[in-house]
Amino acid sequence: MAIDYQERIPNNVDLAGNATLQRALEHWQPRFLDWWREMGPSDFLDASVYLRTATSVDAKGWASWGAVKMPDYRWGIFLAEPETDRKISFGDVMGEPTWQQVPGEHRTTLRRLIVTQGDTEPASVEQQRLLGHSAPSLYDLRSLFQVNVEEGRHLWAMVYLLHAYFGRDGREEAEELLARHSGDADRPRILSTFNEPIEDWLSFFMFTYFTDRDGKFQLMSLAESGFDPLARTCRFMLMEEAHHMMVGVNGVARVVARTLEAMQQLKTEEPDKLREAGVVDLPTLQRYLNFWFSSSLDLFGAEVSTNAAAYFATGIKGRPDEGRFEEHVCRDSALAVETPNGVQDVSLRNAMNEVTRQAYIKDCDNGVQRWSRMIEQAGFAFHLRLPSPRFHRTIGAWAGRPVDPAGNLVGESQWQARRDDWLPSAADKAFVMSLMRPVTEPGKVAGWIASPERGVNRLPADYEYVRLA
Ligand code: BYC
Repeated sequence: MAIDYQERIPNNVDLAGNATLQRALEHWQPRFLDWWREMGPSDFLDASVYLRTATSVDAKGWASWGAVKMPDYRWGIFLAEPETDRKISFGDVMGEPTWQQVPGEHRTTLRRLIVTQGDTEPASVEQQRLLGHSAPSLYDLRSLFQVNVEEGRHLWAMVYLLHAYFGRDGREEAEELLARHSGDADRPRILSTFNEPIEDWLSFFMFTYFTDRDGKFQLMSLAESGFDPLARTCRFMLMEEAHHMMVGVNGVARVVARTLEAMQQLKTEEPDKLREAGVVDLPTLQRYLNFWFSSSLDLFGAEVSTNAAAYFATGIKGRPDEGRFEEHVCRDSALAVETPNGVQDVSLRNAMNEVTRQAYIKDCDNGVQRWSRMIEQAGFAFHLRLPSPRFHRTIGAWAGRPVDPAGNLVGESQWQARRDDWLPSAADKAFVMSLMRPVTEPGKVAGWIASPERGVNRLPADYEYVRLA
């Protein structure tokens, strides 16, 4: 069904055909807009931003582009087209028809997963709300706002499911999604990483590279769900998610490129000299990478999880790209999982979080290798690397263990003594913050990051992507 932009809430779910649901969502809409004004990008309500908006849900030509003031962005409800006769493709219910309504016995679990997914979306907008004041270029400012409005739309996607399928509890949960706030002492966001501050653009690029990639893997798992409306919602969200990770991979690559340029000009790898020259030295970049990667690993949950086993067995949440696996019931197989007490054979269903985390780690490594190749090609011996998955964990078997980035258990006192070599120190953060000065002239870019290789939607790089009010 085509997207109807004449409606107050653009949608392809025939909202007009369900007056009760439409009224409920129209009631939530002004609350969302209030939240956007209070907790969304600070001070840019009147800026005109060159944004893409979804116009259809197929893979080709699904977006239109144009200058929009963000509060006027057309947030809506878009589900991928249904597949005829879709069957559940894994677990004990494999081969059974997918559910068009929520089965009573799965109501609580599905609601919790949808709420957890939904909670991350506004959380990330809140985390990034001050970044507009220090954007290194108008190109980057536009990217930030594009990511923000799409995270807002992902919130809409989950709120639609809550309203349409979970009755009064769903409506209450939708209110709560606007009431919890990132980093709030009393009402924090649900998952750990989404309460971490993102105060500088290096963190933003690391977040979009590592944390949005968790989004990709979680959405891929939920896109396999037996609950068909959730699967269809996630399939469409994945198309938007790809852009967010691109912002991350290119953003970090541009930081690396600029640093390498300075290293070559000054013929030095000395962090202090490079900092004096106003670029981010590579060891600092590695520490930011260590932080955001390890924090994002926590988002996959514990290595051994009865929750994950139950999601899989009951057809609620599969593995990313379930179709690529040979066996989909996984009742009798096991996975060797490393714990501080040695390697344990864990029933595969209980180890589903670990299966997904391992696929994620492999995917993360691609970009890191790309950045490392840039360094090598510039003639320097420094390697950026993913730290061991045991390092700096707060969830799962390795939580709280003093492990170095190579994965060795070290004593607590050594960990404390070396902490600032491995994770951003207060001085690193202060230095990176000192670079964060806004550049608002079209085509100009801050001194700590290279220019983008090309503009957006075939426009030149010096296009005025954001017209500030
Ligand atoms: N922080 O059995 P376990 C995205 C909780 S990102 C705090 O291992 P399970 C995005 C867990 O909830 C993708 N708590 O957990 C990216 C459970 O609590 P309850 C977001 C944590 O259920 C960038 C307890 O610990 N989507 O889209 O197997 C920008 C026991 O743990 C954490 C999803 O996450 C943590 N890190 O797996 C914008 C998908 N980890 O329930 C957006 C939906 C675990 O016992 N969520 N806990 O009170 C899920 O599938 C699962 O909830 C998890 C956890 C994979 C997160």
